[in-house]
Amino acid sequence: MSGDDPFADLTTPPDGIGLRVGIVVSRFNGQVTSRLLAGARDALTEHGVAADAISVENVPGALEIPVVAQAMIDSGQFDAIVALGCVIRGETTHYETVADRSAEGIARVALDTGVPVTNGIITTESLKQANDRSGGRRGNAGRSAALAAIEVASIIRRFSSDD
Ligand code: INI
Repeated sequence: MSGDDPFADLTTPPDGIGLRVGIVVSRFNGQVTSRLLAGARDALTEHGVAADAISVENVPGALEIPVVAQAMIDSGQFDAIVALGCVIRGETTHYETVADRSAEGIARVALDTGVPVTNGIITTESLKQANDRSGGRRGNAGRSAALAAIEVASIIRRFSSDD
C-alpha cells in the first residue's frame, strides 16, 4: 500500500454497479465540504454508481450527520452512506466534542444497522490542512470515503446474497 491511500494499488477497482449510495454533507466549513462532495460524487460515478442512484442530503454541521444517515438507512433505499464534514481545531472551542461525537455517531449507526457509513469527516488543526485533504496535496477525503463505501457495501452484499 502506498502512503495513506488504501486504494492506490488495488488491482481490482471497487465496483459500484447497482449500488444505491446516500451522501450526508455538512454546510459548516462549506468551502471545504463542497470539494469533499465533488470528490465523492466523481469517485462514485467513475466506479459505476449510476448518477440517479446517488442522493445528497445537506445538514448544518457534523453533529447532525449521524441521525440523518440513520434516517436514510431506515428508509431502506441505500446500500451505503458517505458522511462528509470538516472540523477545524483552530476554528472551534469544542473541537473534541464535534469531532468525537460525529465519528462515534456514524460508527454506531453503521453497526446498529449493518449498512456501511464511511467517514469523510476531516478533522484538522488548520484550514490549510483541510484544504490539503479536500482536493489538495493530500488527496480528497470525500473520494476515499466514497470508494470505501463501494468496497464495503460490495462485501456486505456478497455475504447477504450467499444462500
Ligand atoms: N460543525 C462542523 O461540522 N464543523 C465544525 O468545525 C464545527 N465547529 O467549529 O463548531 C461544527 N459545529 C456545529 C455542530 O456540528 C452542530 O451543527 C451545532 O452544534 C448544532 O447542533
